[in-house]
Amino acid sequence: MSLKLYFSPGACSFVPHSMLQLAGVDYEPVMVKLHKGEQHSEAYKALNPRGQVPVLVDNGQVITQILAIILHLDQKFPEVQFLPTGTVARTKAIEILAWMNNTVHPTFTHIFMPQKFSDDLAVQAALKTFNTQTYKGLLSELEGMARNAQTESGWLSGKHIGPLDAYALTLTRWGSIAGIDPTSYTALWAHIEKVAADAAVAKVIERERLQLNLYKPD
Ligand SMILES: N[C@@H](CCC(=O)N[C@@H](CS)C(=O)NCC(=O)O)C(=O)O
Repeated sequence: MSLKLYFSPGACSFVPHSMLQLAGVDYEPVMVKLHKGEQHSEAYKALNPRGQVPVLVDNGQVITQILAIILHLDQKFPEVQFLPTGTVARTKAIEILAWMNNTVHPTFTHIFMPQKFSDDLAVQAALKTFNTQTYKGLLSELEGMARNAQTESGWLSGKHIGPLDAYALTLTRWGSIAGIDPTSYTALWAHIEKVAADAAVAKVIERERLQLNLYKPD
């Protein structure tokens, strides 16, 4: 079995990176330095023409898109139970993953990379301001989910720590980059600290050299 994950420190690739580490399997992590533009290199574009991480290469099969990679790893390592096994519970978990991926994640992209959406500097500044407010509301939704998890299984992904928990950590950390104090979301922050304390996730945090909270008060 050969598994290779192309990741960038602190990017959304943290989710499959954590899953591979949680699965306890052999894999090769390959770092792509997005800030240096390595995703635009000819070699990387040959792998993923969209120039994005994550990319999982499983026995030569190239898989892109977080959701596809998560579902692939869930099916490949069923013993880990990354997602709930009951039909409805699994569907509801995928519903949240889809929301994280198609709503929360791109809202942050509007804050972090507004140049992707307009080349007008004034529009870029407006996009940042507007989407930062939107992001606060989305973190409040995550806060509600974390609060429910406290009284239920303890994890957003079901009975075990999994991709929803790793994605929540990434999105909350991104909020701190956007100037939002993550500790003001008390249940979410407590959850993130619990996720970060997991030995496998801690290993990924160490490899990616991540600081969980980058919020700097004015
Ligand atoms: N829809 C893609 C989004 C992936 C994505 O946004 N990746 C970002 C990092 S979080 C990236 O590689 N950005 C580099 C760039 O756009 O230049 C997925 O779900 O995998």
